[in-house]
Amino acid sequence: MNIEDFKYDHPDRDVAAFKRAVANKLIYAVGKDPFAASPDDWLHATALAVRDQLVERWMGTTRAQYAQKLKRVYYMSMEFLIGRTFTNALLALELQGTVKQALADFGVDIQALSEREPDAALGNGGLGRLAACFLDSMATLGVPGMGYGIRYEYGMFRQRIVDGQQVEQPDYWLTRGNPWEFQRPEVTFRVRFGGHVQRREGIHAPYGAANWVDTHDVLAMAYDTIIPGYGTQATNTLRLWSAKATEEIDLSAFNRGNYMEAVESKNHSENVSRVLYPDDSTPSGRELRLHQEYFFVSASVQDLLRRYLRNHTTFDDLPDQVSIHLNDTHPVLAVPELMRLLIDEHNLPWDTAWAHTQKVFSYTNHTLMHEALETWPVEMFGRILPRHLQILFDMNSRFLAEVTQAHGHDVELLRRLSLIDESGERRVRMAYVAVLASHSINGVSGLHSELMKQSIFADFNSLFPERFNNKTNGVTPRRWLAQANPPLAALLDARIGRGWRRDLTQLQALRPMAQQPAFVRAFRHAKRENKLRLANWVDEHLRIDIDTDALFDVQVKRMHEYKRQLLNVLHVVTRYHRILADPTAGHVPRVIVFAGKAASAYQMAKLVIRLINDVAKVINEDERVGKLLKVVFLPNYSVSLAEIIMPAADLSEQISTAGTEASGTGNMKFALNGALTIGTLDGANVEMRDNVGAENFFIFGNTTPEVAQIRASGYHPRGIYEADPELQRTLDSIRDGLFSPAEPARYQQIFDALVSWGDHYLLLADYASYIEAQAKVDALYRDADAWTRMAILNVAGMGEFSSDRTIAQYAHEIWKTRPVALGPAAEAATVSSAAPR
Ligand code: 26V
Repeated sequence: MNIEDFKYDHPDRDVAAFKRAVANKLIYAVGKDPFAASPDDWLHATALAVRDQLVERWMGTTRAQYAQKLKRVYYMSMEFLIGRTFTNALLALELQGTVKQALADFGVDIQALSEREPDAALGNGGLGRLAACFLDSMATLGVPGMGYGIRYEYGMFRQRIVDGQQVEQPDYWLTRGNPWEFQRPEVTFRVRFGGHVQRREGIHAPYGAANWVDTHDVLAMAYDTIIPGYGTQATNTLRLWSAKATEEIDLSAFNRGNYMEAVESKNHSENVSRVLYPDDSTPSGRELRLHQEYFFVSASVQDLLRRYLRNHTTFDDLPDQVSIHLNDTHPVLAVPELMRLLIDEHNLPWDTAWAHTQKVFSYTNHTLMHEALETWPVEMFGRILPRHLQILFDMNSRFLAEVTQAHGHDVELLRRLSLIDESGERRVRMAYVAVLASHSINGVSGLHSELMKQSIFADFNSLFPERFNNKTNGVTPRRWLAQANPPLAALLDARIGRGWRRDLTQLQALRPMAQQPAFVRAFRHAKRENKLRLANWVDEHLRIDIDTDALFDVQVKRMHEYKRQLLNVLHVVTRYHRILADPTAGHVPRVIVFAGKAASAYQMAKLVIRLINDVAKVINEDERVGKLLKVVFLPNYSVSLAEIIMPAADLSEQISTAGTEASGTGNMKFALNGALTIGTLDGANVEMRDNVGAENFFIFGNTTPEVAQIRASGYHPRGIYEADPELQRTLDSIRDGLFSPAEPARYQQIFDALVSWGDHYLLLADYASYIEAQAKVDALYRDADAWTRMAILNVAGMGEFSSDRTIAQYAHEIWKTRPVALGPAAEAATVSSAAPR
C-alpha cells in the first residue's frame, strides 16, 4: 500500500466537529436513530467519539517507543480498580467544555450522562486502585509501559444494605458493552493446564528442560484500553485477557451425542476470567484462583516475549528491554513461566535463563498480615501446573545449595528460607518465590518497608540486603483533585496556577495563603460546596438529612478488623452517651460517615457493618440528639462514590493498629482534598504527618514498638474495660442490646472479642487516647478559621504524595527506564503501524 493513499479523518476538537462526530457514532456505530436514542446510547456514542481523540496519541506513542528502542515496563496485577473513564478522558484531552457544549446542543446533559457510566471495578481496594493511579502516572510521565491483567466479566460485587446487613449482588459491568476497549482477537495465546511432564534427555537439552504434554488448554484473548497521559501526547495501554475456549465446543463430547456436555465444557474454560475474587483478607485457596493467576501471566509473558522477539534474535538484550513488575505475589507465576519459556521453548541454559529472570523481575509487597500471604498446597499446584512446580523445586534446590555453601548446613535456616513450607501440608510460599526471583523488593511506605525487612523477609534481608527498598505510595492528582474536586481545583488554579496537575509539589505555594483571610474564606466555601454535594447524595439515596455545618467525620475503606471501624463505633457510642447525659454541653455537631465492603465470608466484618447500621438507626431517630450527631453508612463504596466523599470530608479516620496498614492511600486522597487526619502512626500516616507538620495532624494511640511491647508482655483488655467507666458504659450498651432491641444478644460476640478474647487489634488499648484526640478535634472545629488554616496547610504539604513522584522513583531506581520522547515528528499522526502490537 502507498501510505499516501491512506486517508482518514483526523478528529477535530471544536464543538461543531465534535457534534458531528457524536452524531456519526450514534448513527453508524451504535445504530440508533437520535429520536429513539436512550441516554446510554448517547453515552456510548460520545465515548466512542472521545476515544477517537486518543487513538492518534496512542499510535504515536507506540511508534515512538519502538523507534527509540525503549525498555518497557510490564506492570502485572490481578486488579486494576479503574472506576469511570469518561470524565477522566475528557480531563486528559482538555475537552470538557467542548463536549459539554456539543451535548447540550443535542439536549443532553453531560453530568447526567457521565453518571450513567458503570465503574470498571476490577479490584478490591488499595492494591487495585494503586495500580490504576500508577497507569495514569506512567502515561503522564511517558514511562513506556503496559498494564497486564484480567478482563473480569464480573467486577467487585455490588453491596446493598438490607435491614442493616450487607447483601452482595453480582456486578456485570459489561451489560451495555464497553466503548473504551479494543478487542484484539488476533492477539490470542494458548494457556495450558494440567497434563504431565517428560524430562528432555540428551546432550542438546538444557539442564532441566522438559516437555509438558497432555494438557487441557484455554485461550487468552487481548482487550486493550488506552490510558491517556495528562498534559502530554503520551499514552499507555492496559491489556486485559479474556478466556476463550480452544474449540467452540468439545467435539468428542459432541460426537458422543451429548450436546449439553459439550457446551458446558466450553463454559467451563471461559470461567477463568469470569469473576474477581472479592476477598482481600484471606486467599481463597480455590483452584479457580490459581487458574486465574497462571492464565493471565502466561498470556502476558508470551505476549511480551513475542514483542521482544520482533526485533531481537537472541535473549541477550532482554534485561535491557523488559522489566516485569509484580503487584504483590498474585502474578508471581510469571517467574516460573518465563523460566519455562526460555528453557523449554527457546532452549536457553538454566543459568542464563535464571540470570535474565532476576534482572527482569521486581516485586512490591502490600501486606505483612500473615493470613493474606499466598501459599498453595504442593499437591494442588502440581496437579494444575506440574512443569512449574518442577521449576520451583529446581530453583529451590539450587538456592538452598548456595545458602549451604555460604552459611553451612544450618537446617533451621534452610527450613525458614525454603520456597516450600514443610511445617504441615507442604505449601509453596509465593512471596518467597517473588523475593528470590527479583532484583528489587519494595514496601509501600517507610514504616512498612522497614517492618517488611524485620518480619516476613528477615532472613532474605540478611542474604540480599541490597534488594530491599521503599517506594511510598501516592495518588493521581488528576482523578483525586482535578476531577473529584472542581471547586478546590478552580480555587487553586486562580491562586497558584494550573501546574499542580503535573507537579503536585507546587501546592507548597499555598502555605503563606493560610494566613490570608480571603483565601481562608474561599477555601471554606469550596469545602462547603463539596459537603453540599455529598449531603444531596445522602438525601437522595438514604433519605437522611445531614447538616453541612456539622463536622463531616469520614471512614471509608474495606471493612477489616485491623482497620478498626469498630474503634470508630466506640467513639460514636461514647459521644451518644455524652450527649444524652448532658444535651446542652455545647457539643460540636458531627456527621459520622462510613462506607466499605466486607468480604462475603468475613463474618466479623459483616457484623461490624450491621452494628454501624443499627447504631445509626437508633441515634438518627433519637430526638434528644437532634442535629448533634448523625451516623450514615453509604452503601456500595466504589471509586465513583469515593470521588464524591473525599472532597466533602472535614476529618479523615486513619485509625489502624500501628504496624498493620502497609500504607493507605485513602489517607492521601482525604488530606489532598483538605481534610484533617485523625490517625495512628501507621503506614504512610507517618510520612504525611512529617510533610504537613505534626501540629496539623491528630495523632493518637500506641506506636508500632509499643504495640509489640504490649502484645509481648501480655495484654489484658478486661483490665482496661474495668478501669474506664465511660468505656464500660459504651461496651455494655452494645452488649446489652441498646442498638439491637429486637435481638439483645446480637453483639455479644463483639463485646467478647474485645473484652474476653484478647482484642487482637488493641482497640481498648487505644480507646482513651482516641477519645482524647477526638476532643481536640472538636475544640479546633469550634474555631472555623483555625480549622481551615490547618486544612490548607494539609493540602500544601501533600505534594510528595502524587503517584507521579512514586512512579518517577520506580522508573529511576527499579525499572531503569527512560521516558518516551515525543517530538513533533513522532506526534504528527500518520498511520504506519497499528497501536500496541
Ligand atoms: C489480598 C488477597 C489475598 C489473596 C487473595 C486475593 C487477594 C486480593 C487482594 C489482596 C490485597 C491485600 C493487599 C492490599 O490490598 N494491600 C493494600 O495495598 C495498598 C496499596 O499499596 C496499601 O495502601 C494498603 O495499606 C494495603 O492494605
